[in-house]
Amino acid sequence: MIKSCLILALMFQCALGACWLGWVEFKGVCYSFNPDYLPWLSAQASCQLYGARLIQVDSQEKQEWLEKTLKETNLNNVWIGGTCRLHQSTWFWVPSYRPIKNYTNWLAGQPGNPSAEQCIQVYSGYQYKWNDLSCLTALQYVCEKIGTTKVQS
Ligand SMILES: [Ca+2]
Repeated sequence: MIKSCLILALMFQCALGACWLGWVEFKGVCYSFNPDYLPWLSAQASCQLYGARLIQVDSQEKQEWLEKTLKETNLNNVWIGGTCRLHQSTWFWVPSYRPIKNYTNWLAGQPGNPSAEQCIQVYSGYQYKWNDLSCLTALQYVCEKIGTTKVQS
């Protein structure tokens, strides 16, 4: 069943030259808003199954689009692709390990506990600002497809 869905999805993508069914497009990149709850590592692995990664929120424009689309999809508490698991004082986007520095959207007082909270949550209860949280917490998550881009990410 899963295999035939994947093949169908690939056919649709080839036919339309756009995103897979169930994925949404923003600036030439495809995203999937996933309602199931997973720890951060499992969420990242789930994205990788589709040649994707957890979303990298590297601009105010992308943050605003994320907020809007989370409201539209009724997801309110998601993992994004930032972590400090490798080095507690430095936050990276995974899997590129690009340091998170040009744009951030931390909640006031966050990141607050990098030894115990090493993954980034975006939560409606915090006005969609970023909070570091234990990576073991199960949250919904947003995948970003790598390789379908018209725009370099
Ligand atoms: Ca925190």
